[in-house]
Amino acid sequence: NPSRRYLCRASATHDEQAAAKAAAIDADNGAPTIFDKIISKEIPSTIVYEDDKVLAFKDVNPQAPVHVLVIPKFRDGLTQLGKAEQRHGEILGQLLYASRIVAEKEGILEGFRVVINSGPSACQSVYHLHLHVLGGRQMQWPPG
Ligand code: TR5
Repeated sequence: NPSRRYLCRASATHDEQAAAKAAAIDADNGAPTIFDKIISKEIPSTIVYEDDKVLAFKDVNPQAPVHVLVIPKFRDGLTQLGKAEQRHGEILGQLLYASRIVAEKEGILEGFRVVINSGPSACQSVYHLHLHVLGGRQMQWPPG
C-alpha cells in the first residue's frame, strides 16, 4: 500500500497522512501475513531466539543497530495489540519476557526499547502482533 508509506514518513504532510490513513483502514482483515512464512521457514530469516510459542528474528529494514521482531507463533486473533483479550495475557507476558532475552543475547540489556505499533495511526504494517526490540544506539524521546 503505497499511501501508507506517506503516512508513516516523518516528512508527510497532514493531507498525505489523512489520505494514507483512509487507505490503510481495512488492512487488518485477518488474512495470513508474511510472518506466517517466516514462522514456517518458507522464507528465511535471521533467528535470534525461538521456543515453542515465540519467534524472534532480525528486522529486514533495521531502524537501529539492533532491531529484532518478537512474534507469537500462533496469531490466535492477535492481528494487533488493540485486539487483545484477557485470554491472551499469558502469551503477551511471554512475548515481553522474550524481548528481554533478545536484549541480553544482542548485548543491549543496558538500554533498549520495546515498541508495539497497533493499527494504522501507529504505522502498523504487518497484521500479526509483533514487538520491536531496538537498541545499540542512543534513542530519542518522544518517538515520532
Ligand atoms: O510497521 P510494523 O510495526 O507493522 O512493523 C513491521 C516490521 O516488519 C517492519 O519493521 C518491517 O521492516 C518488518 N518486516 C517486513 C518484512 C520483513 C520484515 N522483517 C523481516 N523479514 C521480512 N520479510 C521477509 N518480509 C517483509 N515484508
